[in-house]
Amino acid sequence: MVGITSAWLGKGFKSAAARRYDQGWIDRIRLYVRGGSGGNGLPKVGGIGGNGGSVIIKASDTVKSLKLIAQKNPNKRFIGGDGGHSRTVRLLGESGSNVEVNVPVGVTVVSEHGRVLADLCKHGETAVVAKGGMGGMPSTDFLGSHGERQSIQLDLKLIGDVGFVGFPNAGKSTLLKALSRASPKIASYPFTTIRPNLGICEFEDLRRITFADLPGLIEGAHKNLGMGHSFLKHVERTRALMFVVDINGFQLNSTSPLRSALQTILILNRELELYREDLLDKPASCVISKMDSKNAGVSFEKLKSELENLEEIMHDVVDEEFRPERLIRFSDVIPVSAKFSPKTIEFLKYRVRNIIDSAEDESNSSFIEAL
Ligand SMILES: Nc1nc2c(ncn2[C@@H]2O[C@H](COP(=O)(O)OP(=O)(O)OP(=O)(O)O)[C@@H](O)[C@H]2O)c(=O)[nH]1
Ligand SMILES: [Mg+2]
Repeated sequence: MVGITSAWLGKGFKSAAARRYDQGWIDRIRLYVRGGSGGNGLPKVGGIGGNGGSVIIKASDTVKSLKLIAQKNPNKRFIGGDGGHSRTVRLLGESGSNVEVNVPVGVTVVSEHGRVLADLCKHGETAVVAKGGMGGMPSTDFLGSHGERQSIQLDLKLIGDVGFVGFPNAGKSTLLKALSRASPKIASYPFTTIRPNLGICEFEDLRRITFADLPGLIEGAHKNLGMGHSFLKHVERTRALMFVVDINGFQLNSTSPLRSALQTILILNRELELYREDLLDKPASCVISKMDSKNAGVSFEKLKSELENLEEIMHDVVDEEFRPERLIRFSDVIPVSAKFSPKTIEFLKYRVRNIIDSAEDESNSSFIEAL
């Protein structure tokens, strides 16, 4: 049985890791936006003022992070152009210019009250976040009105086909490197990855599958321990999950408890459930890593049979606190050695492709049934 009271889950440890995360990558940013004011009309001759320009958020493939927006606009204020006043030489005032803020694809726009204003999932999608004021006309006594104003939050969620979920040091980044041309940082200490990485796996027939490598999760992540679990929002938009589990289990340091591979699977399951239960409905596979380790073959066979009887045995494996209420269903348990055996990775690639294709077929047929 395992308990949560271990010293290594302490607060000081968390803040160091979380600080690195905060400094390393902005995936959330707050902006002040205001539409331009409408120009005044000209009552004498019935002239109408120009409308103020709006502030528009636009998703673009060429923008990769929110960091650039903050760098280019340190005060994070975006204001539409004011509409022109009506003049005798130009009765209809000029419209103010719109301001476009280009953001990466996958950004959610949230109001200061937490309401989702838009989900920009495709290149070219736009959201008007502050409409310009109307130009002055008879019904407004020829006075131009103010533009809308608000504070908004941009939240970037990655979109990948498969999201890696695993304890630190499990070999997630090594797996990403083996599957794609990405070159993530790899090291023998936990929490090497502090921000998500995407890698694209290309097949001979040009089919592409995107993998998202995420920072490691630990027990208590839902209580913000370790790196917390806020980065799990990135797997909300992946089509499938891939648990990456070190066959040797996980131990943060010599004073912390050793979690077996089976325990890490249950703890990850529980952490996902506590974050967002519907993540468990995604197609999921389980990759058992570092199969080149000593006695890995024997451990793998044991683990596989334990996974088949998980419901019955889990009470003896983890404390109630870590016990999932609902078990995730893996379509496959796949042994790999990302570091030493390209053959195992080749097998994994084609398995993942099948898993994604059959999940797609299933959702297509239930869509057709629903029609
Ligand atoms: N023997 C062996 N070691 C591996 C294998 N895959 C990864 N490792 C080692 O395990 C350690 C951790 O690998 P990473 O890929 O950085 O692990 P990670 O899951 O991305 O770790 P975090 O980013 O900290 O969450 C490194 O020292 C790797 O060289 C493998 O197939 N066999
Ligand atoms: Mg990593």
